[in-house]
Order: sequence, then C-alpha cells, then structure tokens
Amino acid sequence: MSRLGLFTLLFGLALVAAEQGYEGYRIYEVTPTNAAQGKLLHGLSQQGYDFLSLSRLVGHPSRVIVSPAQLSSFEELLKEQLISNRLLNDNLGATIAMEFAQRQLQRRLSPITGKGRLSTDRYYTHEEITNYIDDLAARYPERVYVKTVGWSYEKRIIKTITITNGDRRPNKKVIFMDGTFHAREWISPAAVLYVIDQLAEQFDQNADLLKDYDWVILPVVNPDGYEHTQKGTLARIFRKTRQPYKYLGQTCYGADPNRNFDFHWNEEGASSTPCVDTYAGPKPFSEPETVVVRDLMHSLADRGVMYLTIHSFGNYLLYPWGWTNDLPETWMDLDEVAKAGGDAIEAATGTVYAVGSSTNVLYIAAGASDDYAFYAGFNISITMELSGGGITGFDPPASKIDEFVTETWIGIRAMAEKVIEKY
Ligand code: 0X9
Ligand code: ZN
Repeated sequence: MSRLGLFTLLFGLALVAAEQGYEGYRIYEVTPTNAAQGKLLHGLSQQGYDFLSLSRLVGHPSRVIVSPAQLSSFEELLKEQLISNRLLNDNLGATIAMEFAQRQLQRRLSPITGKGRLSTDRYYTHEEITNYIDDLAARYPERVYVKTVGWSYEKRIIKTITITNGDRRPNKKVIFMDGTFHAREWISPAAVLYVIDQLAEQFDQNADLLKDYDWVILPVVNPDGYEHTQKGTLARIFRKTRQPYKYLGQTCYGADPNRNFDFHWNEEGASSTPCVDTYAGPKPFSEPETVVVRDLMHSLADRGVMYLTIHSFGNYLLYPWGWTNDLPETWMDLDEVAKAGGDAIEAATGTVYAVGSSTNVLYIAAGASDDYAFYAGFNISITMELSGGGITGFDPPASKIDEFVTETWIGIRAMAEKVIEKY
C-alpha cells in the first residue's frame, strides 16, 4: 500500500470508528473527468472514505463525507489530482441535528402505531413495521400470513409477510422482495410498506399480480442497523449490521450485508477491514441477517421467479452481474424486465432510472444478494436504487415519502406485470 493509501486508510478509520457525531464533517461532490480519477475515487471508497453515492462513470458526480481529520489530506489530493469538486455541506453534524429535531416533532404529532393502515407521512421503526404486518395478517387471515424467519445479531425478530389471493393453490410462482439491507436507506422500508399496502389493502386493484404468484416480502433485513440509525443524531448514516469486530485495538461494528453473500465473496468492491463501510465480514454469511435471506432464497428457489431488493439512492435498476463485467447469458430477459420498470416510471413521473448490469452501470461489488439470488435460481434478480433526498441522499424529507414510494410502486408493478407475462 502506498503512503497516501495508508494515510487515507488510517484517517478513514477515524471516520467510521468514532461515531461521535458528525460535527465538522463535510460533504463534497466530486466528479471524475477521466478514468484514472474514477479509479482513484473508487480506491478511496475502499480505504475508509464514506461515499454516499459513487459512480464509476466519467462526468458523473459522487458524494463523499470528509471528516475533520481527513480534510487536509483530502483537499491536497483534490488539488494534486485536479479533481473537479464542490463543497455541498460544511457541517454535517448541524444538518443531521436539524433533521432529527424535525423528526421528533413529527413523531409527537403522529404517535407510535402499528395498527391499521400506515400513512406515508413519516418513517417507521422496526417494531412499528413488525406490528403492522402482524396486524395485517390478523385482519386478512385468508390472504396474508406472517412468519418468523430468524433473529438479528442483537436478537431482533425478523419476519416475512406472504401475500396471496387466498385461493390456497400450493406451489404458485413467487416474487420475493426485501428491503433495508443498508441501515441508513430509510426510503427502502417505506417503499416496501407501500407495496404491502397495495397488495394486501388494495387487493381489488392488484388481484392480477396475485393470480399465479405469491409475494413473499421481508421489509427489514437489517433491523439492528436500522434501529441504530434512529437513535439520536450520532449514527444517522450508519450502513452495516451491528456485530462487533475488533481491528487494531478498536471495535468497529458490522459487516456490509450486501458484501456478505457466498458468491465470489470479497473478490471485488468489498473490504477486508472491519472499520470500512463495505466490509465483507470475516467469512461469507458471518451475519445472521444474511443467513436469513440466503435460507429464504433457497427455500423459495424452486418457485422463485423474481427477486427484488430495494435500496437507495441514485435511481438505478441493476441486474447481475455485480462481481464481473460479464453479463449472464439471459441478460436480455433481465434487461427487458428492468426496462419495463424504468419506462413505466419515466412515463408516469419523468424520473429517469438508469438500467443495466450493476458492474457496468454503477460499480463492481461482489458478494451482494442480487447476484446470489440469480445464482440460486431466480430467473430475474434486480436491485432497485430509489430516489434520494436531503443532504446525504438518504434523508428525503417526510413530505417526499409519498411521491417516492408511489413512483417506486409504478416501477415494481410494471416489472411484476412483465414477469407474469414472460414466465
Ligand atoms: O453497493 C451496494 O450494495 C448497492 N448500492 S448502495 O448504494 N445501496 O449501497 C448496489 C449493489 C448492486 N449489486 C451488486 N453490486 N451486485
Ligand atoms: Zn443499499
């Protein structure tokens, strides 16, 4: 490793390990103007810099958080390498504190719930989401059932909700959808809840999607991480699970669940350093949460036609492979389904989703759930990166939730229709 590499790594560790809030942290937008700069930025993401968004495409801006300790070496690097940049926020701590205060106020106006329909007025906790799906199963026992599929590292319950049309036909084809792999991507569970609402509460309008298919939905893959981001203001942009790992005498928390799957595990675009955001874990499936998803995938693989995993942000519809530049043999089927989603959204709202293989459109990253599902037998496997908002991209204001989740549903519905027509 070069001296610069070592410096950036050590400063990077200070960033992710401290978790003492984001006072004085900055957000920069950086735009590579040639491939070498793109590569350099990608290198930083492996060395402890927290990229809020990262594009491998020349001319496409990425957002990165820079801690006070990283600042001088980062600015030097920008100058030396002539990287085009823009300071977006000069005190992330203050912005997060403001957003937190707004949420607290909202929560007082709209108290803890979990019974009846959930509005799109605010974000919900893991407990509220679990209560909500339990309540749905109680209200629609003919069509909806909830199953406990495992426990997180901190022993939070993980449940799936299965939505059917109630005809009790066994072995129907399956669409398997999940959300909240990454703790900070709050719009993900919000969008998944909206899909559940459409299929269960708005059944009459969506019965066509349930005629030959059951939908198995896991709203919160990573409840520990998700809850952690909701506690106070110190960890709003935490990404990983919460299992502790020791590194150089300190403790860093979590592995990136989307680098932890045993398919070309840790080969590309993942880190072996526990304090880095894309830590692949000490071994494949080291995290109980990814074991849950793996076991579900295998149990559903015979009937599973589409796997859909909801992330944010950047407006992408990504399909395998994410571990190599190569495309799978059936890439045209994947492309057709993903494009159906992107086209429907663009026609309805004007929002443009970039469609393509993960590696070609975004960046190379092995050990993710989409590649694993495809390898496990799902014909179609898609990662959907929703719209972003707020200064970090992970914080769309509550007033935007409704717009984003309805737009997402338009895309998901169109993809499901295409899948139903094709398979
Ligand atoms: O990096 C990820 O895990 C996903 N992006 S995110 O900003 N939500 O973290 C993209 C994963 C795409 N799939 C593969 N690389 N296989
Ligand atoms: Zn994500």
